[in-house]
Amino acid sequence: MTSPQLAVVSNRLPVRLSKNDDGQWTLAQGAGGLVTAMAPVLRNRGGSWVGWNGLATEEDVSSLFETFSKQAGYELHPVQLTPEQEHGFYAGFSNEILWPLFHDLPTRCNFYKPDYWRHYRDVNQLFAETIAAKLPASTYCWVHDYHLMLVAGMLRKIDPTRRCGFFLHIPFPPPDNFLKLPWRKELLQALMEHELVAFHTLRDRRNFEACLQSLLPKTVIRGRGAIVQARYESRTVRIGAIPISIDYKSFTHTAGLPEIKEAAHSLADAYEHRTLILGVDRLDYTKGIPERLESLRLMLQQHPELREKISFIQVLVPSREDVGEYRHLKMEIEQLVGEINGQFATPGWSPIHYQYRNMPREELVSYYLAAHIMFVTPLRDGMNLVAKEYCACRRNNTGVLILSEFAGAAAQLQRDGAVLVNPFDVQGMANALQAACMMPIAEQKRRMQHMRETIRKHDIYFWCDTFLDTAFALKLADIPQMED
Ligand code: ADQ
Repeated sequence: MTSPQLAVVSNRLPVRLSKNDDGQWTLAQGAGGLVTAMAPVLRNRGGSWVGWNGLATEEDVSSLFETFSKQAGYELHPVQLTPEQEHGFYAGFSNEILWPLFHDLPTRCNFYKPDYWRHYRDVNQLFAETIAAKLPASTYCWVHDYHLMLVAGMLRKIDPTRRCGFFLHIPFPPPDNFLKLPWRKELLQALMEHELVAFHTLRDRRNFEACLQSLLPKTVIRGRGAIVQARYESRTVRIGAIPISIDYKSFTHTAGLPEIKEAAHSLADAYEHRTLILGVDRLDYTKGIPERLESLRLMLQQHPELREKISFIQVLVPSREDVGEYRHLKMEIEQLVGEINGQFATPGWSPIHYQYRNMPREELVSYYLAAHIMFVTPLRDGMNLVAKEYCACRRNNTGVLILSEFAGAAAQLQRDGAVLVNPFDVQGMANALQAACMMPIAEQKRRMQHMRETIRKHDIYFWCDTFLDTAFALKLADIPQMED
């Protein structure tokens, strides 16, 4: 079967708009795994990308998108939002309701603004109308993430012949949490308007199946393995666990560049060759940063012999700073860093080095190279790419990955690889950290080799191919199943 043209549909377009010194708008390709994986696929097949242009403005920047489309080899179709829509749809419904609920933190949900749901529906409708107006009916729409769960249903109301697939980048919650959502049935029914709905892990997929069985009990699920099939009313929907990954080759390549190795050596010198423990996260309450800092405090209390022997570097990427909850979290983290440093610092040494900034990828790789231990402890995470990036950069196979059992990445990296921890168990994390500081090189190498091999085989291109193969295979039996 020949594959149809493809459109990627995501909240944001894969470009960054900014004003230069002369006050003119400029456009550049954005960074990130999704753009890296999808851009060549779209270029080769001829395709398009539909998304918000990132501007809550009435200014006309359409000519910039046209020029970019010509150069990039695929079309950009911007969706324009008003500031009110942006607030209600993005900051409101997506990030104050869906984000905490799907990360198993329902008490953080703000269910009390009925406008949020209206804006979420309106913006999803706007996406559906843009697709219907701009793209031929034969285009296969690959819709991404929790912001756009209604698009397929709305599009198929306009034109029932439209075909869509969906990938969720965050976890899917168990029924106990999902059922709290006032709009639960509409969302679930809308997801069943796709031909394929895919998640990072089997756990997410099973949660989704359990919600189907609870809210749409007539659904019949059949099949085994990573991809199964659900029949609901007249629809047949493939449901899959297809874990996202990174551009492994690109990270290993960067990590091998002489200037990056040099930068990593300079970091080791700056930290006087102590054992370096690294945390790298977007500022978010799901990432478990206060708990991580508390575990470090506990380890330093219980193991005075490790004081002055380690340095913990926490890099925090600014995120959602306009939201009060995120500003509070930042203050909480900074207070904890100050307290712990105040408690243990000695002349010339303090345990925590904290950086709040965006980091160019090359610099990030030099930190991955310098760090002996990567400390990744989200309370819940769809996948966590930082864990995979760290492993890809460890070309000599040394280094220890401490990983939350509630990160999607744990499903792939737990067997003889990462040291798994429960991020709510501060004592358990302190023990794991102490054990990681003592881990013999031979054991480090065995574990790291294993993880690197898994990530190398299942990289971002593998993820993209697997999704599209699953979407376009004629029969379930034709879909290649992923080996471990
Ligand atoms: P995120 O929650 O953003 O992604 P993650 O998967 O860890 O989380 O990706 C973060 C990305 O930001 C990494 O690629 C990392 O290199 C980059 N980064 C980290 N620190 C940086 C810094 N200081 N400056 C610049 N960039 C930095 C969501 C989900 C995840 C899921 C991904 C992909 O929440 O669970 O893994 O999507 O599906």
